Amino acid sequence: MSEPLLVQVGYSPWSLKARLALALGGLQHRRMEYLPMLREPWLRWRLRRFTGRVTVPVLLTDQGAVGDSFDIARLALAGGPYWPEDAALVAWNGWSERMLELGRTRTTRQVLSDPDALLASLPAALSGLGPLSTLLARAAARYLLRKYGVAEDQATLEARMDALLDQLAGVLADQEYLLGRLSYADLSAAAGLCFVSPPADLPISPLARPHWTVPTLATRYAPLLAWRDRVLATCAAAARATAAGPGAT
Ligand SMILES: N[C@@H](CCC(=O)N[C@@H](CS)C(=O)NCC(=O)O)C(=O)O
Repeated sequence: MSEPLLVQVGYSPWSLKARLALALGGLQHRRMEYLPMLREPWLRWRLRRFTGRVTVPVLLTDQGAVGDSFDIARLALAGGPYWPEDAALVAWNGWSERMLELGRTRTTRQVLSDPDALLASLPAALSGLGPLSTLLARAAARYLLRKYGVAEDQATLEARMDALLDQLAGVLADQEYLLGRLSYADLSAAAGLCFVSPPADLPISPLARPHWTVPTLATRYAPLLAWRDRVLATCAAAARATAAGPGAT
């Protein structure tokens, strides 16, 4: 049996969710970086899905492809302590999806209006091709907006993100974990904050990073961002313990 292959975009919050779950579940895997738009024909061929939307992350296993970060997380974690009950996890993942959907549109529009950030968002292999790189970067951003764009203006998107953040802050006001102890609900919600202000180690160019941040929300919800960083650190420590095996200290 070969190791599963995670097809992912390194800087994408959805891929982050899959990586966190795979690490926490101790599921060994290889990774392949996906190029939005350019690699879509390859992905469709691998998935044998020639119509409809295809997205990454996708986990390619000997038993077939698992094509959504939530299903990848379920594969990695179900039956263990971080996957207590499906319904609550579905609900918090829905919260995370709504946040990310709004943030993706806001950030992609911002990057599209900043030529330096746009170019810096291209993978290294494609960024040294002069005007062709600029064309490619612009086409990729427009492709993402056509595929996933939300219609509202930037102020409305931020207001909707604010309302979702308020909901999360309310639940976390008197508890550290959404379901009482660390679970995929926390990982999913933590990744959902990436377009409010991205985690320090998400591989985003310094030129694009400001567009991933909503200054008013990052200030108002600074305690949520601190919570997110604690959750990611706890998750990393738990993943290290899982990797070290039973009995390791
Ligand atoms: N519900 C899906 C959403 C995944 C998603 O939106 N992926 C985007 C962001 S990485 C994507 O595939 N973008 C590249 C493309 O569409 O070509 C999941 O959680 O996996």
